[in-house]
Amino acid sequence: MLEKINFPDDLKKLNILEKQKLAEDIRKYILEIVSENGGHLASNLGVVELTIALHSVFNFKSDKIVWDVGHQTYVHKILTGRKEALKTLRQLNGIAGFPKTNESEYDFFNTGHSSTSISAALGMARARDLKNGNYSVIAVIGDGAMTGGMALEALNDVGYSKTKMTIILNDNEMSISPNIGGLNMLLSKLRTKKMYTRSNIIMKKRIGEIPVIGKPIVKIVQTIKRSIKQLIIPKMFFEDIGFTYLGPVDGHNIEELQSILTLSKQIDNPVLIHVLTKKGKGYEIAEKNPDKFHATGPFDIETGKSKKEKGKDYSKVFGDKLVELAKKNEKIVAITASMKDGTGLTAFSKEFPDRFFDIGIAEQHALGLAAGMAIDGMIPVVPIYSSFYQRAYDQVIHDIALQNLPVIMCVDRAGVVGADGETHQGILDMAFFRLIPNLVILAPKDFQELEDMLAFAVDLNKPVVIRYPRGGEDKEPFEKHEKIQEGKAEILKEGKDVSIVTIGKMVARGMKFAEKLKENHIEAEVINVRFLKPLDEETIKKSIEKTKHVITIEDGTIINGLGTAIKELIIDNHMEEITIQAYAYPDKFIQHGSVEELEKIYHLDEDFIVKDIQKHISSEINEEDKQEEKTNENEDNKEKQEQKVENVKKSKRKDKKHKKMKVGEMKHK
Ligand SMILES: Cc1ncc(C[n+]2csc(CCOP(=O)(O)OP(=O)(O)O)c2C)c(N)n1
Repeated sequence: MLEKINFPDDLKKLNILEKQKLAEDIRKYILEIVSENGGHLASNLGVVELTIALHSVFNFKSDKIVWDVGHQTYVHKILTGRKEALKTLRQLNGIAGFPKTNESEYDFFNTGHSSTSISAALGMARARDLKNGNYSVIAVIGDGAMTGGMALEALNDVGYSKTKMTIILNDNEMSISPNIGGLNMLLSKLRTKKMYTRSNIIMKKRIGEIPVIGKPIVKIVQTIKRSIKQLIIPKMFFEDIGFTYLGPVDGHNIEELQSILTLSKQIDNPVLIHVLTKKGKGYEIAEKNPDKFHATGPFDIETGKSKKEKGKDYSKVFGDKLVELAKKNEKIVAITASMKDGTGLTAFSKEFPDRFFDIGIAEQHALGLAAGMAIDGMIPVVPIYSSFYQRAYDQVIHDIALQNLPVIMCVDRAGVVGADGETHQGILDMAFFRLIPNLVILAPKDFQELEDMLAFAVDLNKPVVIRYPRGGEDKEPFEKHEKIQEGKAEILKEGKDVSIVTIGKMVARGMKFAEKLKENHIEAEVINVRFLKPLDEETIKKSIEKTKHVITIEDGTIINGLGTAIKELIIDNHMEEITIQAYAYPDKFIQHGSVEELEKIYHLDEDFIVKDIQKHISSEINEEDKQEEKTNENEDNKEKQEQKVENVKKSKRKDKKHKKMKVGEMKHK
């Protein structure tokens, strides 16, 4: 069936049985691709029928759809002209793992971060109304994403506005891990309600079609239904805030889905359709382990086993160390915004269930909560991925830094993360955190340094940011680990020709570059700054005064990171004779691809940097040598000249004396 389908018009020609067959084919196809390329598996398997039904009922040449997070759009991509291209999923220059407006006219809004869809869809619906347009606008949002503040803010606005639009709540009872929170409690009550079936929808439609008295009857029926619902469910939350609530409906029954979607088209107010789906549907291994298969690397379809065995990574090192520290210090608490496993907090949650808080996909609340706990004596540790920390910027400034509260903000997945692309690259955190007064910002060079920094942060009693990358160490662990002291850098290698000033993951690379440079007779001094803030200006100044050349390497944006900090230091100290070369990511959004490919493209790879340094440093050293030679030559010439003058003077003096003598002699004579 899949062979026949390229665009939604092909789909519209199929009957229900054929669509069911298509759903099977799509599942197999997605499974094959994700098992090869990696990606978000379970969420996509869960929305196959829903996506088929949406493309059957709506016409997305004019209607619009916004997918929340957007990680569940593989089916949508298959049905909108990207079936073949999906084989390049998440690869450099291939199909993105999230919706991209520049990839297809069927993608109406870029997503990647959670809980944005309702705001965007309401914006589109309001724009439509202002332009007197006549098309449907739909937001598809998961029960996990619905816990995000932005989604709740938007619900509040939509319900009150009475704008015609449809929210599809894709409820699989899971965020990445099982979903939590009061909203989830409400949904679980709604889930137990009798499912909407086509027959009661048809009945509703038929009553509605009876002229004049029809509509009032629907109203009466609705009121009766509502009061019955109110009996079972204390408060019909969605209806009370202004929505027509339809559902729950079986999210794997294409026929029922099509009926309920068709019904929703006829309602002029905001509609919320509650769709029940199973995460991982159709692939038993994922159905049983939906969290593991939420996002996965390449794996074997038969066994579900990862093709690449996952080694120890920074998240795990962080999590294990936190358990160790928490055993000794009962003030330590951990907060996660729905990313317990990803951020390495699983062990902590088991060991200290009372000191562990999963608060939903709610990064802003996570930091606000941490501030409150810190002001009352706790030491909250909040690991969040770098790109999701963007959500909580004001909470870091207003609630934490301003009050100088001892919250430990662990920035996981810092730097380029690879296949998830633009929305997930963690290259902005150093730049945006560096602006904030009172923050102490660190980045470890290896696992042990992360452990040391965490222990240091627990004792510091200040707001601390510790950033570390996705995955493991870049090379063999370092042997040298000086004690962490606030604002103190460590010199890992001494040298006289150039200072390599670097931080975090890039320190290992800096050392490699230094070895390569040595082969070319360039002696590099390598400084692990450890603290982006406060920066160890003394150590850096001393080094660059000696070498006169500095290069900075960091896995963040070129703007306002380590490179900028060193440039400021040079200018503020009037060190005009110093040359600086800064290696970092450009002022751009970085696309998807492997980390290695992206590093190559953006010139952070060994090949490029070593050659580039050699080019600069060698030419500068040569230039200096020439200058020196010239100066020496000039000095030689000057000396010779002076010698000549001196000689002339001497001979003149001799002459004079001689003459005098002669005169004297004569006189004498
Ligand atoms: C702001 C933000 N925080 C965290 C994430 C990571 N994340 C991606 S999907 C997801 C769970 C989404 O759950 P749900 O909306 O229920 O969708 P499902 O995968 O269950 O279909 C999370 C936490 C994110 N994308 N954005």
